[in-house]
Amino acid sequence: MSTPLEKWVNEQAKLTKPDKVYWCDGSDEEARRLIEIGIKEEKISGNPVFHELNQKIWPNAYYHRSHPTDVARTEHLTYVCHPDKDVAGPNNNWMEPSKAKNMMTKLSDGCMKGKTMYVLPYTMGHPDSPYAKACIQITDVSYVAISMRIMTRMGKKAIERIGNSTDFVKGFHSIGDLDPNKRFIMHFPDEHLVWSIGSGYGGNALLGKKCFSLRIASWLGYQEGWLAEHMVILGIQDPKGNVTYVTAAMPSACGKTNLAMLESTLPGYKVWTIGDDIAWLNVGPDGRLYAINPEAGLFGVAPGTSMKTNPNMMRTLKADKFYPTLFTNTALNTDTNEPWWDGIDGPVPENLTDWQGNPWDVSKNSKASHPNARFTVSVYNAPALSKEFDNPRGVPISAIILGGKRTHLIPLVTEAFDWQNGVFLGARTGSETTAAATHKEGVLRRDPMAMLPFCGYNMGDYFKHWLSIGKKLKNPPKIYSVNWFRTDDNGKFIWPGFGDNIRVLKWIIDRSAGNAGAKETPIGMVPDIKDMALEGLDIPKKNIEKLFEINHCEWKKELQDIEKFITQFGKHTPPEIWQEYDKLSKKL
Ligand code: GTP
Ligand code: SPV
Ligand code: MN
Repeated sequence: MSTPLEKWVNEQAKLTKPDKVYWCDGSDEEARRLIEIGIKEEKISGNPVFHELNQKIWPNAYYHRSHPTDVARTEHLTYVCHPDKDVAGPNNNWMEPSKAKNMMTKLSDGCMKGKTMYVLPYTMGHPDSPYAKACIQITDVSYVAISMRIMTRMGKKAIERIGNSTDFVKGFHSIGDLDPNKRFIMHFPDEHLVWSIGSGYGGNALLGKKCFSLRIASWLGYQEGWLAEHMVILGIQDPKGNVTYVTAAMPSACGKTNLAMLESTLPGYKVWTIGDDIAWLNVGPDGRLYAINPEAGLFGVAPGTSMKTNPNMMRTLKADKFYPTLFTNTALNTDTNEPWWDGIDGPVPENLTDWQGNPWDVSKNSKASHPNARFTVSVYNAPALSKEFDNPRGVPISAIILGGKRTHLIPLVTEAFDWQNGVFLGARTGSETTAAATHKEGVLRRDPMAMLPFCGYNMGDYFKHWLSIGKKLKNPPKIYSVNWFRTDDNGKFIWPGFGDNIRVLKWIIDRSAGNAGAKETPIGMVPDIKDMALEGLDIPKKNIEKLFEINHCEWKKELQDIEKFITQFGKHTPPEIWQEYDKLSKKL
């Protein structure tokens, strides 16, 4: 008698017709074998899946190039298929589920012919956590199998947790023929199913990440009373040794990984890493908010990472611990066989092979590494990994930070007046688009709680859900907005960012403990310059003032854009959001 899990896998094999079906056990030995296959046998568009990098300088590191049309999440090809379009909301592409299934069945018929179907059993969250979820993914690419092994907890424990039950999350992935016209990332929230075809890249293919842990999980959280958020989790240790845990939401490529790995420039402070992308937030038995990181790896942006900006990440990437580490779409130093990207330490090497595999020509003004080039590395390699990382209960959260990338208007840091005002602060957050998804870069869009591309249901209902979570909390965490990206008259970032962001975190944890000053403004509480630890920074006074300024005239324009955005959700928007909108509007 086969279990429901085996039955589902067999059905997918019948449809996709692979040569072989292979169940992964998540071991080191297996990873070595799959990488060997990816180097010697398996090909994508004629190219080997993996290339071995210089093992002396980059231990356990391998290189992968994805197809040039397949280098970022494709939001326009991503659908959330609730039976009712209104449940998906204007924030999602929608297709009627049976229509979507028919289309995907046709596209998937025989799609794994001549290939191996890898079966990946994994849990999101520690297998002993009450908040963890057991999942299965199938894929026909060894790169995806290896990436999932780094990013999740893969192995027998997941199969044991599923047992004979039908309660498991299903992920179907095939790279298909990479034709962008036949590329779809389909979500069926009520069936806990993600069906993705035609892409081998990141969030389109590693289905435990954005697809399950945010889009499907946010829907589960809405029904079950918890939150799945696009947030980092970190512990901030003060000079007395006390550790305060906070979460921070920021849109893709806006600084989460860097914040999670921060190396403090303030003496006596230290940041402990728990997660860099996703947090699941539950109301604990004591009425406090607890966060777990469902992932076990870091899928981070390579460009901009260096010993100067993010030394902890450079150490993580060179650690000789968990096997293996992957680099995708960076450039290659042709002479030394090392990965290379913009912003890495040292001079630009003489001979580079670009991310598409061609000799790089400086004069052509093209990028040697793709702006969304990434590394995939185990969080267990991180030197500042929190000892609480594997705590099944998670960590209690004292403050929630909601950020965005804004070159104008938004102050360095703002504290919401209360939870309801904080939910509005999140709802009104905008951010300038980045290379993490395929769209024009640098365009301002509203991105509430950094969840616009990831909320698996109507965003109006999502705001309602946030409000209801606040009511369940005994002492709700304070809510903050941050913006590292304000520019001066010459278009240069004013705030040094990175390790100096500890100065903002210090103000936040001091405020949460009731130990720091602030002044009231229409948009929230903002530090006075004297309230912030700014010693040792070399920023002209005029620019410092700009970091904390509230320009009423510009804010009135911002309000119009906010109103337009919130209006879309119609009757789904809770009245509390409009109350907060009216209050702000009056104050301005
Ligand atoms: P995703 O993995 O897409 O979710 O991105 P992320 O939010 O984790 O962003 P990440 O930390 O990888 O940073 C993205 C880019 O922003 C990198 O090029 C960083 O160098 C840059 N960045 C991060 N933090 C700061 C900061 O404090 N100031 C400035 N100016 N840039 C930053
Ligand atoms: C993001 O875009 O927010 C990422 C990368 O973290 S991906 O896995 O592609 O979603
Ligand atoms: Mn992300």
